[in-house]
Amino acid sequence: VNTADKYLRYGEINDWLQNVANLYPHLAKLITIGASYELRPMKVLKLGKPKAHTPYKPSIWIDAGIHGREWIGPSTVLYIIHQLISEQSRDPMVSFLMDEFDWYFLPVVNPDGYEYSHTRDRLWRKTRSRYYRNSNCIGVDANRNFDFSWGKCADDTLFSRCSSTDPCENTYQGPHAFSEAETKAMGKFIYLRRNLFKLYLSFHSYSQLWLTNWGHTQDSPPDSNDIMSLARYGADMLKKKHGTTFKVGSPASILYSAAGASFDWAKGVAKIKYAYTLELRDTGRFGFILPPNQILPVGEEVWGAVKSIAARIYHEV
Ligand code: 0X9
Ligand code: ZN
Repeated sequence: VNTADKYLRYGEINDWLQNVANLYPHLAKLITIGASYELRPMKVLKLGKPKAHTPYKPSIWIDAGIHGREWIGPSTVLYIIHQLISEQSRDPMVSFLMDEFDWYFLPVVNPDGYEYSHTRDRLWRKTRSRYYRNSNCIGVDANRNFDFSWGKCADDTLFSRCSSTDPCENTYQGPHAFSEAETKAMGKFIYLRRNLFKLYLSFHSYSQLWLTNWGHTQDSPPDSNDIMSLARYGADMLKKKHGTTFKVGSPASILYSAAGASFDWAKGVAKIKYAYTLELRDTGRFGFILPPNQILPVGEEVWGAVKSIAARIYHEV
């Protein structure tokens, strides 16, 4: 399958990842980190060139598909995997990034929601878990379910977007933090390796935003100068490819607050210095239903940004 022609189904994505691991055993390893509510296996692809005497390299985490309907995220992760592998033998910078970093990719955090958005409801966002027998409402917003500032929406004006206690809402936070098999498996995997990760990226769509901490409050972290500066650099590098503009800033300043989001957990609990949420194309013309002919240009521009910020982070650590 060509990952740039069409949006793949979950099974196709896993087959593709497995194929990468089989073809490049010296560079890639496929790790099953758990299973979704509907028991789909969750697979992380680890990429990197083994380095002598250094079993643990500084690492980069990239996930997507926390929300079912945001298909451009997973396709962009696959594009980055493809470029890291295909360019490492000819581009010295990519070769360097494969030497010095280990890369971890979870292309679809919420496989049940992703599949449901393919088969039943194109605009499905949440997981597919069910907690209340007598409720018709299914699923939790996985990006409100992480165990940091969970359910705390104090200074938000648009309360329903921040986090909801109502299972029928699209931003339902779940019965407790990490109630979802998917967020729990991912959180555990990252937490166990938290000292390795120098960068956390989570791809969503849409709006063309490069979001910085914090998501749950208007306060800024103490190292926000570094965080903003790297984000602006990333957005500049992204723009270079096709002229696409991304707005940079914290959700409270340019979007809306949200509690229990993955990138706040990544910084607040896993202590990953650079943790960003990227809202990929577009700005609303197609919205979530981004045509497949944009898979390639989005992949190209995001890859341009990711390799640039990775290189800059290397010179800092
Ligand atoms: O609401 C979300 O979870 C994200 N937007 S989306 O349209 N993809 O659903 C934004 C998460 C960013 N964080 C905060 N808003 N705090
Ligand atoms: Zn999203």
